[in-house]
Amino acid sequence: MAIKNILSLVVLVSILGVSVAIPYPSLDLNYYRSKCPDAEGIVRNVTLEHVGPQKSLAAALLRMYFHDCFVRGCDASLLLKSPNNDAERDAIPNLSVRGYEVVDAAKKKLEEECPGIVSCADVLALVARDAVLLIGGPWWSVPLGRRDGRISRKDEANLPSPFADIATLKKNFTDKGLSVKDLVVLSGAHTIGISTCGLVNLRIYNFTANGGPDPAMNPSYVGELKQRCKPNDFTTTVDMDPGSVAKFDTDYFKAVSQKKGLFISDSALLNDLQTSLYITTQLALGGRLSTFNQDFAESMVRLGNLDVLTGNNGEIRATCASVN
Ligand code: HEM
Ligand SMILES: *[C@@H]1O[C@H](CO)[C@@H](O)[C@H](O)[C@H]1NC(C)=O
Ligand SMILES: *[C@@H]1O[C@H](CO)[C@@H](O)[C@H](O)[C@H]1NC(C)=O
Ligand SMILES: *[C@@H]1O[C@H](CO)[C@@H](O)[C@H](O)[C@H]1NC(C)=O
Ligand SMILES: CC(=O)N[C@H]1CO[C@H](CO)[C@@H](O)[C@@H]1O
Repeated sequence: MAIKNILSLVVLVSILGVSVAIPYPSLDLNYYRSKCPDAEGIVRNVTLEHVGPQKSLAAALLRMYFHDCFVRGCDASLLLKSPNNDAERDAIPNLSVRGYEVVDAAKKKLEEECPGIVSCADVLALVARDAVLLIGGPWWSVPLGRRDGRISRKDEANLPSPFADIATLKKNFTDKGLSVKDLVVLSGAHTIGISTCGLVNLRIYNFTANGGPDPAMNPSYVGELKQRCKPNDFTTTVDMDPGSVAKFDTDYFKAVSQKKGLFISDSALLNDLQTSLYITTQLALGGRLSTFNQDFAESMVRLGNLDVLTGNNGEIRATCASVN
């Protein structure tokens, strides 16, 4: 009787096991430990080689990870090149994405050491983590085991707009299963990097009916931006966190709280109780007590879980720019 019960339990569990099979088994911190033990070291060395002498690449690589994960999940679809220029990387928000060569170089080294094992999606997740550390940000353990997608479409590259208001931004993040806290924390990535004047000019020259700037902006900041961005200039770049553009810190939140957020989407973080409270809390806690580094690490891991391909889904690309 007892044995029969155990047997039926086993049968039941195996039936349930099949019927509730998780389509995407979760990622694993030690995924490459036996398959390619030097994988993380190789990526770290290559990232250092590139970002060490050119710190501005760190911002580019961090943004690349966001753009890849937010569109079709973290499947390296952003890295695919299309002969017809209709892949994700050809979409307007990607025109200013830089740093593809870092991921390609790391992947090349990995293929020499353990061919066919490490996905481009994982390389990108590791490169983004290592790049953040190199500019003074936190380090975190990256869950691994993503596989690479085979599809990349320009028309799917829908990313949150710099002109979006807070309700839209919140919806964009929660639609992906991310939280409002993830929104404010990950927006903190704008503590580093640059933008083009084209995305800013409307806000400083022609926002109100009579051609004034966005009243949500600090007038002296508008004045500084006008020095750099002339009315029909779309290509000159401006720092997103002036004065602290190369260092990963909480100065972006200080800028936002002083109405010096560069985009409407940055300033918008003041228009919601939860996001504005996060910002004032981090600033009140100050450098050493701030939880921003820890929060950022956690949100980056959550971003890295978006719609990942695992198991038999997708493939391990041989080169990141093309499907096998
Ligand atoms: C919340 C919604 C967001 C919006 C609307 C937004 C928008 C933008 C825009 C318009 C630019 C400038 C691009 C250009 O000049 O062409 C930019 C740059 C950047 N973004 Fe975001 N972003 C968002 C969230 C994020 C997130 C979540 C991350 C990373 C975790 C991120 C990281 C960056 C970085 C590092 C740069 C600088 C890139 C460089 O220097 O090359 N952004 N973002
Ligand atoms: C990374 O670089 C260091 C210093 O050059 C070297 O000692 C180490 O073996 C490298 N690690 C890997 C995994 O290639
Ligand atoms: C963000 O939300 C707006 C409003 O619902 C929508 O039009 C837009 O496509 C969304 N963008 C993303 C990246 O989800
Ligand atoms: C400002 O916007 C208005 C309405 O869109 C447009 O007619 C005008 O040409 C713009 N002015 C400048 C200086 O861009
Ligand atoms: C870095 C990169 O691949 N940029 C591409 C973005 O899309 C334009 C337009 O298709 C390409 O010309 C760029 O090479």
